[in-house]
This record gives sequence, structure tokens and C-alpha cells, in this order.
Amino acid sequence: MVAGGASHRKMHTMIISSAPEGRWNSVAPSGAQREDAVACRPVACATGYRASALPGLLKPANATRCASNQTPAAIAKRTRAATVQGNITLSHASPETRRSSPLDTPPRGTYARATMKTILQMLLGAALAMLGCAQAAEPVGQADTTKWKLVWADEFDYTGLPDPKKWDYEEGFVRNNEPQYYTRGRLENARVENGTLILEARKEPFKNPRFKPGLTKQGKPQRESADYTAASLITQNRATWRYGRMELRAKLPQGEGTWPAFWTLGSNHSTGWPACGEIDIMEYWARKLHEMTSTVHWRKDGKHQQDSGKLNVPESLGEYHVYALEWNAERMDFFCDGNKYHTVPLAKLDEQGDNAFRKPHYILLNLALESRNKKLAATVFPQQFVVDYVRVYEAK
Ligand SMILES: [Ca+2]
Repeated sequence: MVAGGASHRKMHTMIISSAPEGRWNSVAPSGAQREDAVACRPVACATGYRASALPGLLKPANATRCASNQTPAAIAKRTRAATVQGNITLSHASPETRRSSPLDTPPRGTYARATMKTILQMLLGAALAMLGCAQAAEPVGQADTTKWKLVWADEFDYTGLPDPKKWDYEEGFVRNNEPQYYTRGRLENARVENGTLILEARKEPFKNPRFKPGLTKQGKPQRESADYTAASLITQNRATWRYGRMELRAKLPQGEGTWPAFWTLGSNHSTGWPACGEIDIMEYWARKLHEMTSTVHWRKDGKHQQDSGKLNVPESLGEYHVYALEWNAERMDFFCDGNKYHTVPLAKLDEQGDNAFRKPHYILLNLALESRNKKLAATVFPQQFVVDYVRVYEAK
């Protein structure tokens, strides 16, 4: 089936790799340990994104998005203008009417009825246009609210820093030897405006405030400064969920080397990664402009395993799309614009009687940069990951 009115070519591939167990890097270590965590996941790690929509929560900004520019405000403005014009007609009549003989004067009330008819027609037209606009503005792939109950959301309908009651930050050089420094509470890198969250990667010198000469992390020296800044938001210590539907509506950056993601990690960090479990609901490398990926990472027999699905999306991923995970005790299903392209059964993820995906996870929303992409240097910055909303549902 089709999302967004166009068919998505399904390119589901399943990858089961058996790589040496990765060192801790997917889960941000706490405190100073977070800094300069240069260990990488053994394979390029995916971060998943999911998104859904709730018609009742459509923001005016969304509701007014219409291909024909039939915004309610514009319609109301035109309707008001038409009404005024109608009144003028009623008051002054047309030149032809004024030239007519009093004997030719239409029966009393004709002008009023004609004008009222015109106004009613205009109002009806405006109402139909608004209805059509609302239908056109309905994002494809939103949650079926007959099946799902909204339990948590950030619609980003405020201004300034992300809501601290919902989001915390990863800070520093967190994983994969990525070039960006994740900042905390810095509007340049994470801000809410115009109904959206903007995660912005910037090319700028940034001094590492935690740098101490001689201090190493896992045997590697700290970095004294970064050439790039960005942000990573997490719901850790704010909210976690086991099962449900996690949904994201977002525009992805298109600059080579950018790597936005919407994903989860098991909140039990004591097990390390990948034993804690990772669900990459949406992960995107902009070097592949039409391919988005979802991946599950887990530990099996002491080794890292992963299962990925890929979807080729003909439309630009720089425009809004809806990414979603539906997760229950049986399986995880991954969607883009309502198109299910990847499924992972939970039974496959059992590890010696344990299963990281039957336990709570928290959400991460970040804009990373690739460490080994040589074309990154030519990318024009800033680059933005624009998020309309994040919603979490429980099954009804
Ligand atoms: Ca929004």
C-alpha cells in the first residue's frame, strides 16, 4: 500500500550479523564517563524513528498546510472581502440599475436575496475549501486512534528550549567517535519554534568544557575541542515505555554526512550495550537520500546481533514523513507513512531466558554526523532535523 499517495518500493533486507560484542557506546555513560566515549558500536549503528499522528492534535500550522494555499485565514479573509463587496452592491446597486426607470426596478428584496445568495454561496464554498484543506493536511501514516491511546507527546507548540519535563540531553562526545559535540540547553542546537523542534548541526569551533590535559577515556585521549556542534535529546529519567506505538513526524537533513535518528535504548544500563537492547525506529544517512532504515540491536550468546529493514522512499525525505514503531509482546513492526516494511519477532531476541525488549526503553532523538565521511567537509551548514511531533501510544 502506499503512503503519501505514491508507492514505496519495498526493499526489506534482513541482516543478522555476528560481530564481536561491542564496547559500551550506544548508551551514554553517566557523568564524566560520557565524555569522549570514543568506542564504537561494532557496526554502523542504526537509530530508529517512528512517528504517528493524531488527527485531534493537528496543529493549526498543520491544518493550514494546503497545496492550493486554501488556508483558513486566507479563506476567511476572502470571505470577509466578498461580504463587504456584496454589501456595497446592495447599497449602491449597479450603474445599469441606477439608469433604469423606476418602473424597471426589481421587486423589493431582490437585491437583498441575490446578495444573501451570493454570500451563502461564498460561505459554502469557503466551508468546502476548508474541509478539503483539512483533508489534504492530514499526514499519512498517523496512528489509528481506534486501536491506540495517546499517553505521551510533545507537539512542540511552544517557543524556546525543549520542554525540560519531557527531555534531557546527552552531552559531549558520546559515541562512535562522531565529530559533533552534543550541547546542553543551547538554542543554537536545539530549539522549539513555529510548532517544530529544530535540532541543528553547526560547523563552528567549540571548546570542550570537560577537557583535562592527560585525561583519557578508554585508553584514548580526550578531544580538546570540536569542529561541529549538535544536540541529542533523550527521555531518560523522564519517561520510559514497554510496548506501544512510538511515532515521529519530521523532515530529515539532506547534507552529506548528516545522520539523524529516532530510536530507543533499554533503560537498564547496568547490562551494557547491546544487552540493554536498541530499537532504531528511523535512522537516516543523508548520503543515501532516498533510503531510510530501522534496526534492532541485541545480544545473543554473548555477541552483538542486529536485524535491519530498509525502505526506498521515492519522495524527498527532506519533506515531512511519518515514522512509526508498533511494539507488543509478539513483535516489532516498523512503518514509514503507514507502509510496514520491517518486522522483528520478539522471540528471536531472547537471550538465555532474558529479553531486553520485554523491558522499558526510553526515546532518543538526535542529529549526529558521520565520523568517516570525507564529503562532510564540503557540506553546507547549518543542517536541520525538523520535528513536527513525537507521540507515544498504548494499545487500547
Ligand atoms: Ca508540531
